[in-house]
Amino acid sequence: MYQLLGSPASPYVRKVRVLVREAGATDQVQEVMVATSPMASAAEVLTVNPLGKIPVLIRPEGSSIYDSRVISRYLDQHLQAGLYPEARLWEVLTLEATADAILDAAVGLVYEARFRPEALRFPEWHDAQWAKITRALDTLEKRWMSHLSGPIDMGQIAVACALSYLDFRHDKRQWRKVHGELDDWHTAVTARPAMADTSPF
Ligand SMILES: N[C@@H](CCC(=O)N[C@@H](CS)C(=O)NCC(=O)O)C(=O)O
Repeated sequence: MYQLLGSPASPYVRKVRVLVREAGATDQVQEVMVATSPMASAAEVLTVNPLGKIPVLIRPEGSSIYDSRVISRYLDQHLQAGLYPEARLWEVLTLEATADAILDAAVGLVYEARFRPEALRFPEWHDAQWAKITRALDTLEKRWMSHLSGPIDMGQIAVACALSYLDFRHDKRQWRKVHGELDDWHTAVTARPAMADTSPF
């Protein structure tokens, strides 16, 4: 049995939880929910990941691996999920990296609002982070719609989780207003049972 340390609100954890469901392997992965933050790492996370971040996967013999991209690749291989098809591997990895970079900016903005004292905040930095997200969404629509509409893979799962996180934590920014094609795609992909079962809402 694998143990996955995570939290229902974490989009990085969600990517792995979706993979497990798409692989039909929920009976092989026990999900252990923890509360951790950059300012107060959970003790049970620190013992298996010095960075204090989730997700962490504890393998059956006791050793741990992180982060979400490493865990996804590992589980894909061990559960034979087929979510990194060889024929389009570099596209899947680039899409996954794009989604994770959207998350890095989006999660960073949330942490800043939550933890940084008001007087130390820097609006130009926020704008620059949001500009990264906007450029990534523009590129997804311009270059990636045909890939996104193909058979499900880990790149698609990562993008779906990233867009859902924008809805969850940055709904005021209304990304859907100017990204209609992505909006339609996201509505369809979130109807998949694996996505519906892991929704943070
Ligand atoms: N690159 C990492 C990012 C993981 C991450 O930042 N997770 C957040 C939860 S959404 C976390 O653990 N934050 C606690 C911290 O930053 O110490 C991954 O893909 O797993």
